[in-house]
Amino acid sequence: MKNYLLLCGGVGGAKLALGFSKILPESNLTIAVNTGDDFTHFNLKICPDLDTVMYTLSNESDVSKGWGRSNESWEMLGALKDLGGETWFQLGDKDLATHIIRTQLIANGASLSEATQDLSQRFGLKTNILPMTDDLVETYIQTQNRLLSFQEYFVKHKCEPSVTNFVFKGLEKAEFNPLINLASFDEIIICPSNPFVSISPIIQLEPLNTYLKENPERVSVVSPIVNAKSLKGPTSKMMSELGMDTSVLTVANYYSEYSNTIFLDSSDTNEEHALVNNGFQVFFANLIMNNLDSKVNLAQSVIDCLEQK
Ligand code: FO1
Repeated sequence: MKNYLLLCGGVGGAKLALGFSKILPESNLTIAVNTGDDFTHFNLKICPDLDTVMYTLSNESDVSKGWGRSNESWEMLGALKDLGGETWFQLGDKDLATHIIRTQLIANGASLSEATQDLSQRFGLKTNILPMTDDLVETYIQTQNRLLSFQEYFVKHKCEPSVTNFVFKGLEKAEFNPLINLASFDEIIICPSNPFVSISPIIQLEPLNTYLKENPERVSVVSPIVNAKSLKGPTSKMMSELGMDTSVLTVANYYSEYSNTIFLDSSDTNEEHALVNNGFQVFFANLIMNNLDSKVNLAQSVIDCLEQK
């Protein structure tokens, strides 16, 4: 059995990560998660993508929303609203406990990696879930009118403003998580997360960036685009606003420096020829993950192809 490293954003990536976690022994799987969406709200350290991965893998996530916890209650948010507090970012009561514990661990001297490992254990997880970096990287969205922090863009403005660029503050000085020994992985999977805001901040981190460019044969992309639409979130909207085609070809071109293997949905066979001409090895699978079976089946298809490579 090979060793797998998943590069993962929020909802889409977490679904595939769940599939992998159901198949691989813990010792063969590490998940490096985007932290560019992290922010401090009410003095609490909130790491939405880490939380989404942790909740999804521990069967504690609200599957219909994709983020937050299942069987959530909203007493605190209601009381906050009654007192005229800010409620645009919805914090459920159970979710709040996670942010309080993380904030306390970090205030007591833990790194984000240590806090993540501690929280993962509290959720009964043995899978190695780690932040992409322990350094601060903050994603900003340049819109036509102004620069918005990621959560302002995503939640407060519901991804409505037109995007012109992305800014990752702190990225140049940040280091890819040194707890992740890149040479120990046979396969690196770029999950079906948003390439611009979820994956880009991860793959720009050194030394990962250089490693991927030097080892593209070890890197596979699972397309976040199916049938010219995003599986989830604003990927296709961002592509059109940036003047790109919303297609799997755009995804492949975006990652062409880092990978020469791509998994497409079985409905996207018409794109195969163009991708092969661009030097990609193309595999087909069902990329629609709307229940546990489809998440496990997709992970199994990816593993089956890569184990034989
Ligand atoms: N996403 C929303 O669309 N609205 C919210 O109010 C919201 C609250 C929230 C609270 C905690 C948390 O861990 C995630 C939360 N998310 C919310 C998701 C978050 O914005 C993620 O960054 C996105 O899903 C992108 O990965």
